[in-house]
Amino acid sequence: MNEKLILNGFEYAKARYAEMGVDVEAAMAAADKVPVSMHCWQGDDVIGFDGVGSLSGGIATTGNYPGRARTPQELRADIDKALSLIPGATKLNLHACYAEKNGKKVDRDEYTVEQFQGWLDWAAERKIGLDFNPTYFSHPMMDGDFSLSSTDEKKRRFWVEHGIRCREIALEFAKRLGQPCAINYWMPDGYKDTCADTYGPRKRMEKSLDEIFAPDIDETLAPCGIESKLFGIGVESYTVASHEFSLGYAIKNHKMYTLDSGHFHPTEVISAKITAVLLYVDKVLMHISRGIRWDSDHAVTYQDELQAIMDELVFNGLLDRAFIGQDYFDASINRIACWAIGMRSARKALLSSFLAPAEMLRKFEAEGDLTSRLAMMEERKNLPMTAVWDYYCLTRNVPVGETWLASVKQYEKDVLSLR
Ligand code: RNT
Ligand code: ZN
Repeated sequence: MNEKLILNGFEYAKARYAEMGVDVEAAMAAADKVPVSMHCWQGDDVIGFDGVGSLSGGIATTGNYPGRARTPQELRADIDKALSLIPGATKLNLHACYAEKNGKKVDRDEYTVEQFQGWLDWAAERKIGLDFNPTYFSHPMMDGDFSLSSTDEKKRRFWVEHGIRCREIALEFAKRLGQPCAINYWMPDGYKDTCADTYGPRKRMEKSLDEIFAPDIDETLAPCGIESKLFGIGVESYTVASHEFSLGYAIKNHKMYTLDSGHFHPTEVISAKITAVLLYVDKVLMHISRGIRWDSDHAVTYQDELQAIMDELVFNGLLDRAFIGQDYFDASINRIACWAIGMRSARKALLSSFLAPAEMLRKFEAEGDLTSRLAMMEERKNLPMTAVWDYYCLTRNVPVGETWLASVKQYEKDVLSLR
């Protein structure tokens, strides 16, 4: 990359944005600060280290690209590689199935921070925060696809205990790392086919969640979100934690609501839901993903819906009421490249939101000049955002433009291909 070219481009972009009343330096500084949580599970196809070794729960990773991380050491090395390509404040989102048991006989209902010491030390060393998830899948105590709403009391209790352990662990993460650790509760519970009792499982789910949230664990440090879903693979007809269930539970019990881009009907977008939901819950947790025709968990790319999500949060001043994370798993391409594409896209979209002439747009709207609003929304797309993005990457010491790809290819040759 020709540095002079980037600097020249930036000078032009800065002047052009100034004409729009936008301070480019302030926009870059703002984009830097917003934490985006990178999900560890993209690196190993959501297998983890403590389960049955294959994925269940109505989700699936397709593809067989070589180099899957098989150990915590490999996964952390791959995450390090990905992080070297991604600008801005990044967190790591861990699932409980990434526990390191080190030969100890301990199950998910008994985990403590001890099983996550390796991750905690890793995060502390890099000064990055952690987010956390109980793992209600890929485990012998699952009752088919049921967990917290199982009719088997022993299994239901096991999963309640798991849910409580995860709150305790998240609290330790938050204390040690000095930043909140958001916990996401996603349960795949549901039926493949039409069922006769839709109420019972939901009552059991509610009871289980009440039991999980009964202990007094500081939720400013370890806030909890409930993720809703339309359907899963093999769970097509009935999902216990549906949208109405999860949003209702979150509102009634002062929890966060988790919005996953892939969990709604294909023409529904989560960007349209944020300000409505935030009237009734204190915070949202975002799982940014990209569904293709269905909840396909494709890598996040730089497209309209991603921009709309970031615009909603930035234009409405709601960033402090959202935990932004990613959720996709693609094993058909280089897994580290997949992270880099998704995470770089999210940061780029954030930067673009801060660079947008939002004040001007909102002024036109308030004055009723909807012609100018639409015209300027289109012109916004033509502003030299990519010149700022290149400069931003350059000054944040991450690869500029496509140069990140060569570095991933090198890592593939040196590390992944030897696995
Ligand atoms: C599944 C949910 C859930 C999972 C992760 C692994 O549909 O989106 O968030 O993808 O917890
Ligand atoms: Zn999700």
